[in-house]
Amino acid sequence: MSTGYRVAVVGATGQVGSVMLDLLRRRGFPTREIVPFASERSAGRELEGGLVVRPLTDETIEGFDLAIFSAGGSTSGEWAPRFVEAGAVVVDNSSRWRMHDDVPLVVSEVNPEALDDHRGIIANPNCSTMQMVVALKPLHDEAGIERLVVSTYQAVSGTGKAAVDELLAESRAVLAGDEIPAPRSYKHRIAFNALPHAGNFADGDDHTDEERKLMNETRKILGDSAIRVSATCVRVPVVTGHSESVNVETRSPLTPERARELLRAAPGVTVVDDPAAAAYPLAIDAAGKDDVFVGRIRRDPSHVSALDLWIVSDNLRKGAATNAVQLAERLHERGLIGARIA
Ligand code: NAP
Ligand code: 3JN
Repeated sequence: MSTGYRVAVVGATGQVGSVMLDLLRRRGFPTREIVPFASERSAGRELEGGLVVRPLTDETIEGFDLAIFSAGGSTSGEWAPRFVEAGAVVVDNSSRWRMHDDVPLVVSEVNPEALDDHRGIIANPNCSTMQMVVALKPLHDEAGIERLVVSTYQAVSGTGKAAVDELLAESRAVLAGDEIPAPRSYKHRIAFNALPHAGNFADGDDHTDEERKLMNETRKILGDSAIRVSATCVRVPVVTGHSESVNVETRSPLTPERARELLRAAPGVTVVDDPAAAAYPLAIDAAGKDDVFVGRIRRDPSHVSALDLWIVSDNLRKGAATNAVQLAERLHERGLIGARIA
C-alpha cells in the first residue's frame, strides 16, 4: 500500500490553488493522492499532471486526511466544517475562520505551537499580515512592540486573476492612446495610479476590511492584544508582490544594527539593506520566491524608540500558498493530521 496522506486542494484552478498544487509536489509533502476541487464550472477539467477537477459534494469529500482551501470565504464557511466532519484537517486560506477563538491563526515561522490546539480547522492569515509578522516576530521577542504604523502597496494579484488582466488591459490602452476600458475590479483605473482602497469598506467603517485584518490578525498571531496598529492599505499597479512601509515603536530600545542582526538570523527572512548601493527589497525580485525580504532598516528620527522598515514578499507564495503548505508540513511533523482534539 502506498504511504502518505490523501489531500484535497479546494480552489485548485485558482491563482493560489495552482501554486499550492505545485508546492505540494515540489516540497515533497508526503501524499498518496492529491485531489483538486473547484466550482461546478470546472468539474471534469484536467489540470497539469493529469489531475481531474472534482466538484464539492457529500460523496467527493469523503476519505481525506488533509484539505487545503483557497476558494473564498463562503466556500470555506460551508465546506471546511464538512471536511472536518468527514475526518480531514483543514488549512483555510480565507478570512472566514481566522478570528474564531477555536481556530488557530498560524504563520509557520511565528507561532507553529498554536497548531497543537487545533480542532479541525487552521486558518492561514491575510497576505499583508503574513509577511509583516514574519519580520516583526524577532523584534517583538527582543523589545516588545508597542505600536505599528503601516502603509501597504499591494499587488493586483491579491484581488484575483481578473484584476491582473484589467491592469494589463488598461496599461495597454493608455500606452496605445486607445479608449481605456471602464474599471471593474476597482472603483477607479488602477493603471498608472495608486488607490487608497485595498479591500472593501463595510457600512459605517472608515477603514477597509483589509486594514481591519492587518490590525486584528497581527495581534492574534503575535499573541499580544495590547499592540496598537494604524493601517492604510493601498493598491498599486504591480502584478505580484506586496510592499509595506512599517514604523515599529518598541517597548524597550532597539537599534537598527540589532534589528538587522535579529532579522538576519530569523527563519524565512532575507535582509536586503544596502541603500548606498541601491539595494533594498523590490516586488519584482520577491516574485516567485518564498521568503520575506526586509530592508531600509533605520531609526525613526521623530521618536526615541521606533524603527522604520520596508517589507516585501510574494503575496501568492508566502502570503498564501507557501504558508499553507508549510502549515501542512508542521502538522505532519507534529503528528497532528488525523489526531485532532475531540
Ligand atoms: P481565484 O484565482 O479567483 O480562484 C478561486 C478558486 O476558487 C477557483 O479554483 C474557483 O474555481 C474556486 N471556487 C470559486 N467558487 C467556488 C465554489 N462555489 N466551490 C468551489 N470552488 C470555488 O482566486 P485566488 O486569487 O486564487 O484566491 C482564492 C481565495 O484565496 C480568495 O478568495 C481568498 O479567500 C484566498 N486568498 C487569500 C490570500 C491571503 O491573503 N492569504 C491571498 C489571496 C487569496 P473555478 O475555477 O471553478 O471558478
Ligand atoms: O487584497 C489583497 O491583496 C489580499 C486579498 C485577500 C483576500 C481576497 C478575497 C477574499 C481575502 C483574504 O484572504 O483575506 C479574502 C477573504 O477570504 O476574505
